[in-house]
Amino acid sequence: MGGKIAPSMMCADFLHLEKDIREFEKLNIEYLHIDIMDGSFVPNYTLGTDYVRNLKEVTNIPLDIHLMIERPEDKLDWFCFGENDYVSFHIESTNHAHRVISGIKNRGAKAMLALNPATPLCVLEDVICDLDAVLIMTVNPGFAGQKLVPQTIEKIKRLRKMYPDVEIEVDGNVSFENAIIMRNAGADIFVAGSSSIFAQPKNIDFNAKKLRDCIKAPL
Ligand code: S6P
Ligand code: MG
Repeated sequence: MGGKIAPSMMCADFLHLEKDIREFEKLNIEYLHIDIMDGSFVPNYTLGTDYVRNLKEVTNIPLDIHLMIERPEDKLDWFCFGENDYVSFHIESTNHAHRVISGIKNRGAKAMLALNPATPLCVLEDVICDLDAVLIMTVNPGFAGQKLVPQTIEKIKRLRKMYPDVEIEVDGNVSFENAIIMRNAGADIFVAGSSSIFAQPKNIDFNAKKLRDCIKAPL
């Protein structure tokens, strides 16, 4: 089976949101990636609680909620998510990673831990058994349209070797060219933003098919 695609909804055109979602459904897009920022853990604000609830009401595509917020353990009830959805959080955002993981799972969703480019893989050692996936940030979180941090490619390879069965998501400058390299390094879920599915001139159908082709199973 090939890699999975998670369009980064902060890159979507808000004036044509429903049209894009119907297109994603037709294209069997696996997840909708939703960036939640609090202006403190990362220097930006993006999507929020009402946005998540509205998406849940209009589509059955599972959500991939990326929490870039302080103390996520106190805020899980603010968000609407459940079975088949992923929720990721950053290790630096909490003193109680295990509590956040349990909180996500107790609400029926799958738990993913996000690692910034400078965060070492060794932080996974005592939580990997409770995680469903690991998110390797291939840029520093906060903004779309950044350039790949090159050493993250080796990091994906090391993670794949350390934990052959864990699902690996990559987020940041997942261009068509980088997606091929990330796939070969061992990535499974590809956050598709301004570098691929929403690349200009806008043609979601063409871009999604091109990205699919880049992330088919390595030979
Ligand atoms: C960044 C955020 C990401 C971006 C995505 C954008 O903090 O977590 O999900 O939205 O990386 O994609 P691109 O192709 O513009 O880098
Ligand atoms: Mg993200």
